Amino acid sequence: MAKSDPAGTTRGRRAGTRSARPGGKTPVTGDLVQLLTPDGDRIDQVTWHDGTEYRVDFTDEEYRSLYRDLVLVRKLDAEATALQRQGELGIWASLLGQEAAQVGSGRALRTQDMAFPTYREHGVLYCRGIDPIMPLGLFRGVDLGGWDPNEFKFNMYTIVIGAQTLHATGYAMGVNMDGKTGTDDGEAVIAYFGDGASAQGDVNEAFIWASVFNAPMVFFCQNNQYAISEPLERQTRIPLYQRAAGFGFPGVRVDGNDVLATYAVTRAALDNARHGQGPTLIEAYTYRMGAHTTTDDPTRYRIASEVEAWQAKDPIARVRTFLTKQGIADDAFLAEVDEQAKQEALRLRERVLEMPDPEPLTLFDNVFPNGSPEIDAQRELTARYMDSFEGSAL
Ligand SMILES: Cc1ncc(C[n+]2csc(CCOP(=O)(O)OP(=O)(O)O)c2C)c(N)n1
Repeated sequence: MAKSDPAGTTRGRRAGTRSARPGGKTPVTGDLVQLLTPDGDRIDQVTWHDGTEYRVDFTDEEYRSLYRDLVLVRKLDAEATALQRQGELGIWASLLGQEAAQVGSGRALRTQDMAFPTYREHGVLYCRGIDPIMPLGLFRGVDLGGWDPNEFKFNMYTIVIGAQTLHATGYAMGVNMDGKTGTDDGEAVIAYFGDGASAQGDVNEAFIWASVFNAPMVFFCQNNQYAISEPLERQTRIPLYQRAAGFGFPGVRVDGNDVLATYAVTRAALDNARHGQGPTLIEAYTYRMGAHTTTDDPTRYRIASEVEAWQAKDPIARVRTFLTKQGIADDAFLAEVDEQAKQEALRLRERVLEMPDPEPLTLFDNVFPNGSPEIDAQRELTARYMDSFEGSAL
């Protein structure tokens, strides 16, 4: 785990501040942007080292709907983990603990913005309006994900660590070439990746290309402290956000367990990108509360007290505390959200169990947009091979 623990600080905290209507002094942050403390207290506004001021100004209804999204994505994720444990999915990469980083950044995207995820961004996928069943088909092995990246502005999941940052940067350079930046409705591109990926050549190459071509990019690193069993100190000797300076663009660290700060920082970086001001690196400081994937046993490389310390900074509990303390939500609302989450999880389960196995020959579809003689030959060979079992006991 990291030697320091910036997400645990209450620096700049103004206890009891009613933030839904911001105002008042601007605390200057030390090493991370935080607008909602683990105790559920609001900080009105924060100024980052470079002078950028961050704040949010949500209505009570918007606060409630942020909370609803956080609860829903956690519940759906837990259902997917359970399905894998029962043999219904091949594998699952849980987002547990990273809900705020994903819902905050996902909500900050404007309709025209394009996102390039890893394999864990189920919360962002949800915010993009994609049916949450889609990634389960992928992890069940019955389809390739199923959503149309162009329709939802959310690319396919990428398992190859860091590769999507290059894809995103190429896409963002294309946005520039198409003249789609420089206005309020310009396009921005966000690439998600992890702390482990930050050590990949691809990611560092993407930083250089995005920088020198002033691409409208936001590099969103969820620093969840581990790359499978490798802790952060095996990836870097400096805070990850500081790497951006060496590439010539701004870097900012946000409390990734704070949905409000994550929203504010991501929205500002995207807006800068769409207005032609080039890339930003966001380091969302968070924690993977579960296993890396369902094939991993995290008790082999981290101690329980560390997990407990992060549970005290739970991204959902602090929103719930804030909402109740400020009278924005009552028990009836919280119970209603829990019930909705339960019902949606149940429905998700039913739909997964109903998913048909794919026709084996569809494996050859969509390899090339216009087909290819080699693929056609392979399809025919496979069909003949399958036909050879006709009538056999198998
Ligand atoms: C190029 C490549 N190398 C190795 C792997 C195996 N692998 C899968 S996940 C992972 C760790 C990724 O850690 P991080 O970037 O921190 O993301 P996280 O899974 O924690 O969200 C590795 C090494 C891979 N998928 N791709």
